Amino acid sequence: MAGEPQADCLFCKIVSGEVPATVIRETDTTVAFRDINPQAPTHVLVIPKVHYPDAVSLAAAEPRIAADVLVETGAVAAHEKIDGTGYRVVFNTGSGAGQTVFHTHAHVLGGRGLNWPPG
Ligand code: D5M
Repeated sequence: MAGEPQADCLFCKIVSGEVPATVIRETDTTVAFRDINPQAPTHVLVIPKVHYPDAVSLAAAEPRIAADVLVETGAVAAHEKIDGTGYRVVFNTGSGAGQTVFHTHAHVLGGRGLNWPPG
């Protein structure tokens, strides 16, 4: 069923605790944990607990949870004290854009100057 955990999904396993992660925040609907390959001093991933492959499919099916993910990126920024200087929220969508894990995740990046456009 849509949104159900997928046996072969790494981030579903982080939600269930089967795969360990450095979790910094958790809500009823989301988990925020440090990226294993950080691209900035702060690099945190915010994921919904439900499984949808990307942000758009999540928003179409579960708009409240999509909003929870976005709100949570701000809570992470405040937690990491990068909300004052600015930070970037990225949803890589599709393999051509660099998406490698097909469970919705927002990258929250900050703690250094960030160039635009990204590579
Ligand atoms: O981003 C997927 C991100 O997920 C990428 O930045 C590495 C990160 N990653 C992969 N495995 C783990 C574990 N086990 N813990 C924490 N972070 C992880 P994408 O946008 O799909 O390229």
